Amino acid sequence: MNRNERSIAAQAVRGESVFDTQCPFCSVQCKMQVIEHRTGTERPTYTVIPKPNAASEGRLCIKGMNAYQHALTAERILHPMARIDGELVRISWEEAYERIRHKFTELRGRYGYDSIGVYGGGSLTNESAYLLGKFARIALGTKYIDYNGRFCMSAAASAGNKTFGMDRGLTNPLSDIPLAKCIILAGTNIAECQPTLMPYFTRAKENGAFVIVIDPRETGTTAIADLHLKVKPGMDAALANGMQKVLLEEGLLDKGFLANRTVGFEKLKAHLRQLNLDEIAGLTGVSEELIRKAAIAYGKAATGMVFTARGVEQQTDGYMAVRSFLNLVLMTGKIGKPGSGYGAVTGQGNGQGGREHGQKADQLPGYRMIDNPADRAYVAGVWGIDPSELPGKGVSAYEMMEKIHEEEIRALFVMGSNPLVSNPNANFVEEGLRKLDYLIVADMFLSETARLADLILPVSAYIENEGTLTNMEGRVLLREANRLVPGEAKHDWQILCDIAGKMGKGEHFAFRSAESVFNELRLASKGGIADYYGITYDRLRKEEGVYWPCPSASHDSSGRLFETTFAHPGGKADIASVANHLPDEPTDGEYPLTLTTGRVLTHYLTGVQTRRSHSLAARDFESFVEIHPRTARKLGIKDQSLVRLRSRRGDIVVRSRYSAGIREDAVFVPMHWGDVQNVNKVTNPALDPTCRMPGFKSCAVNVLPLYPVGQGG
Ligand SMILES: Nc1nc2c(c(=O)[nH]1)N[C@H]1C(S)=C(S)[C@@H](COP(=O)(O)OP(=O)(O)OC[C@H]3O[C@@H](n4cnc5c(=O)[nH]c(N)nc54)[C@H](O)[C@@H]3O)O[C@H]1N2
Ligand SMILES: Nc1nc2c(c(=O)[nH]1)N[C@H]1C(S)=C(S)[C@@H](COP(=O)(O)OP(=O)(O)OC[C@H]3O[C@@H](n4cnc5c(=O)[nH]c(N)nc54)[C@H](O)[C@@H]3O)O[C@H]1N2
Ligand code: SF4
Ligand SMILES: [Mo]
Repeated sequence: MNRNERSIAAQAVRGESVFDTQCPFCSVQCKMQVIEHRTGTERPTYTVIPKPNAASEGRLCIKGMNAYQHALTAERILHPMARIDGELVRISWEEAYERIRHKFTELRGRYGYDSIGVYGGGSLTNESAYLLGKFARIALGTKYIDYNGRFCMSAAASAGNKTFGMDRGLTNPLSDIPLAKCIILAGTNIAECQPTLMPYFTRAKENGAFVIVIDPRETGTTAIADLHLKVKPGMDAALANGMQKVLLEEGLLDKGFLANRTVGFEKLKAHLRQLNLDEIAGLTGVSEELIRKAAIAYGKAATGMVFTARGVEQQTDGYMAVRSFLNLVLMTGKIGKPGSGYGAVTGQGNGQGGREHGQKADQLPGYRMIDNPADRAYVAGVWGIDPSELPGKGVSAYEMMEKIHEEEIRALFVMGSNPLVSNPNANFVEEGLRKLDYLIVADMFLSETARLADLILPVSAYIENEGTLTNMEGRVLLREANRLVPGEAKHDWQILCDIAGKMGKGEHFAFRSAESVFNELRLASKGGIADYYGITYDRLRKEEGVYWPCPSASHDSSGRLFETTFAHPGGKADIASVANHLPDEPTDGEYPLTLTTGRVLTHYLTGVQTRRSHSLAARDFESFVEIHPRTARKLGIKDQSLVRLRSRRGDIVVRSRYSAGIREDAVFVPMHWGDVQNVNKVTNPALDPTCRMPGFKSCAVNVLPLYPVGQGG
């Protein structure tokens, strides 16, 4: 290199690169800009600038501010790897694809097409999620596909579908929140899980809103509560029943709305009459007085919004528990108006879009159903196949783990999830994954699940992978991503097209860009409930995102649903009568405490990404159990000491954290750590009978000091 060439090379590494992108984590999908500063010799430094957009209004939380760190760590997987003689060894993409073709062909020949399972995730872009569904059905011809959103949105989704005829996270735009005069936050910790939304709620308070939070413990969100109902884990359906009974007794009903826009109220009245508030107080651990206070505040308010999230939903009666809260909304007619509505606070970045376009066992794109002949015919037409070639309905995510144990599924293709840490009953799941003939994991990192894989495929990160994601409001956003992929990593959609080609189905996967996949998705969703037909990349670049349903290019929506009619054929919403369901696993002498699980501000889901972000990891570097000091002292547990927490399924070791804010009969452990701190070794795999959601939020446990007093720890 001569002097001139050296100087040009130096300039190339010096300077600044600007990346416009979107936070990869939660459902708000805050926009941001990451600026890389290179000085030439030293390691680059980074500045993160929040960018204005309609949902986040230009805010970012601590996870978004530090999201560049995991994407840029040296821990990224840079090339495909195969397990050879027990070791993970670097191989070429060509060899990886050849291994997949060989293995899949062999298994299909011996055990049939359904011997291969596909497992997706709500972090995937709409394009990849759509293509994963098509990949399972066309390239592999298997009925077994499901995704991690089963553990997330399935209860709220089925409740929305059955009650309103449509499931879209929020029935109102976020800008309606400050107009609500009473807000019920049930099992949702927005302050830690969607932090950039908090100003909408504080603005509502400034406007005089009364905020009711329902949670077994104190959180960042209960800090804004005017009334905190510290419910026993798993007893939300009964609590909402109690509130409904008070509304009925007090006559706080919108009779016109009930008559014109709902069905089922007469039955509900009879059901509520035979319930007893005193009994409900006993079951829920919330006094009759507080139940009355909450119901009257909501019933009397001129406008009101109800939000539920995983605290209510991740229960073996999650579906019915949500319906119980939706009854409050319908009895008072508080929906379809400015400041009145319901929100299922969606979780993952693309938790909304990821549940619309066919990653789910029973689903085809546009929220079509795989067992509906007209839906099958339409999608088969778009895909250029005969409807009879489309497989039928598979099973839910955890049930796929059961099918693996039964050896009905012999190979699993995982894209965008870490099932070993996120499924309930993790010891059983690990046994199953080890038993597979072939486990393929497409990920950025060597996750706990990838560590067990036979083949690992490196994928691009959010900052490199362009595509659309749909936020919790049902607003479709285009995530720009112009950073070059590191090493040999590829985009998820490219990998799916490549493998489909190897399996002889290349003609159905001839995509050259994320946009070309999206254009097919638009067509496949056309006329469906989640209709994206009128949304184009051009529109998304010009507008701040577009709400679905969007049937045509000229269609524009305020984002408020159900103003005049619901989405059921008759236009009416369905009121259900809900039983006071008890958690699947009661406490007893051996397992006297109820464990509930959830999240902390600094970490995201199974922690694969955030544990690799040094600024986040430094804030919470290990798991813990939140326990009431009185409960802890009875058990001989000191604050900040190691304990063993055990259930009928397994045990973990975590550090105690005293909190006077949690119920004395409950303990809380976050879900962000693996191995010996994987809380899902303990959780109960019992599923909701309707939506197949596991009861992550209540099981019976005992907690004992790891080193009894006097022995250190
Ligand atoms: N920081 C952070 N943010 C996230 C995520 C993350 O991992 N970390 N994950 C994202 C995803 S995918 C999701 S799904 C959302 C989840 O968002 P949330 O559902 O808000 O989060 P969780 O902590 O799981 O549960 C919420 C609250 O429910 C309470 N709870 C537990 N049991 C019960 C019960 O029986 N009844 C009631 N009423 N409440 C109960 C818990 O104490 C907790 O405070 O967050 C998203 N945002
Ligand atoms: N006990 C308990 N268990 C729970 C919950 C709970 O509250 N309590 N919550 C449940 C909920 S709500 C959820 S959403 C699930 C989440 O469960 P998981 O999906 O298992 O959680 P993640 O940590 O998001 O795992 C995503 C994996 O995909 C990778 N990844 C991220 N982006 C991409 C991408 O674009 N492409 C590809 N190919 N890979 C990517 C990440 O590196 C990571 O390894 O956990 C559930 N499990
Ligand atoms: S984690 Fe959620 S709230 Fe925080 S920056 Fe990311 S998208 Fe926004
Ligand atoms: Mo989630």
